[in-house]
Amino acid sequence: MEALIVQLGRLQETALSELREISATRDLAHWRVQYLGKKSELNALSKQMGSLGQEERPLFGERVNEVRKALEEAYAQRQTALAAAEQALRLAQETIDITLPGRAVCKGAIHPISRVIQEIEDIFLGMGFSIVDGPEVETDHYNFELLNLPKDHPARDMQDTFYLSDELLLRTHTSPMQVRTMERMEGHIPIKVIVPGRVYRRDEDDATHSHQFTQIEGLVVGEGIRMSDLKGTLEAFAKALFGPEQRVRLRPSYFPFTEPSAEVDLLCVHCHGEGCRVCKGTGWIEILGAGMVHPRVLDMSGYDSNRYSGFAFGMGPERIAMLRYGISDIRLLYQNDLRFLAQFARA
Ligand code: 2NL
Repeated sequence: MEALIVQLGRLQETALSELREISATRDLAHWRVQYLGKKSELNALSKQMGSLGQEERPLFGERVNEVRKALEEAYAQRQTALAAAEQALRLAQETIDITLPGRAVCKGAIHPISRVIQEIEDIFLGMGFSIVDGPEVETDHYNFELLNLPKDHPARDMQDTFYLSDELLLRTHTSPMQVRTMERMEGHIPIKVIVPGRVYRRDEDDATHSHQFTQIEGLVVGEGIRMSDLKGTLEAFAKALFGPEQRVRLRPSYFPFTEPSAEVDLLCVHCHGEGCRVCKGTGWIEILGAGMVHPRVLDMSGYDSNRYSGFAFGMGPERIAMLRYGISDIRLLYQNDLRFLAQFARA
């Protein structure tokens, strides 16, 4: 019994002194297994109880419990102290220097062409139009044939384009999508759509021409649609886009897919009709092409031209952006030069 008590005392001393040496919480677990675990010396000693006499047992048992309690308490204390110290160290090390200047956010800008397209879309949405878009690779059939431009038509020269095969090409206008809309509507009315999108033509690039540009075309088909509806719609559009003082002027023109056809002028956005450099002294600037949908185009798309009529128009967002923002060279719109584009970031 004496020897066991001495052993217990030594065990407690060794365990506590080793615990004091431990300086990190991650090393505590090992100590705990060694001195308080199932295979610990303490456990082994307590099993020796059986070899003691009746009257010695309670005394020894009490002593074992004392030691266990002392070790457990010391462990818990050490654990708390070390965890607190580690936390304090982490807090001290992980502080961020809030005096560092923040990283500047690069503010993007909507491209002027997109901006003009969005504005025009909003205006026509407000007049009850829908917006549709479709493929840039089209068939000769939709791009030309159904728009009254048969294979040998001289007007094809003006739109001589990028062919992928005899039948496939990059569309030269967004009109094929309007034809597709008429087909999809299967003779139902009314049709009121605008079609924004990229188009392609074989052209020499210069300050006012590009082989790739964007177009917004509109189409209205119904019963009793007249030229006055066309003019009224475009006048409302012009006022919404350029202000209530705007007026439109129609001049006779020719497109294969409209009859009659017209060029549509707006009061010069620069001099408001006085005559200046921008409008070459006329007070007017051409902004749209338009007309009554050619009866043959209606018939080919399933709308009996004896019963239905419609108007259509087309415009170039580039030209409108150039007038609005005073851009002198169309190529600036395609070069993605940040010095140019950054000017369109909102303040
Ligand atoms: C312009 C002229 C125009 C059309 C486009 C059209 C479409 C169908 C039927 C009839 Cl499906 N016409 N589109 C009509 C007249 C003019 O565009 O100067 N565009 C930039």
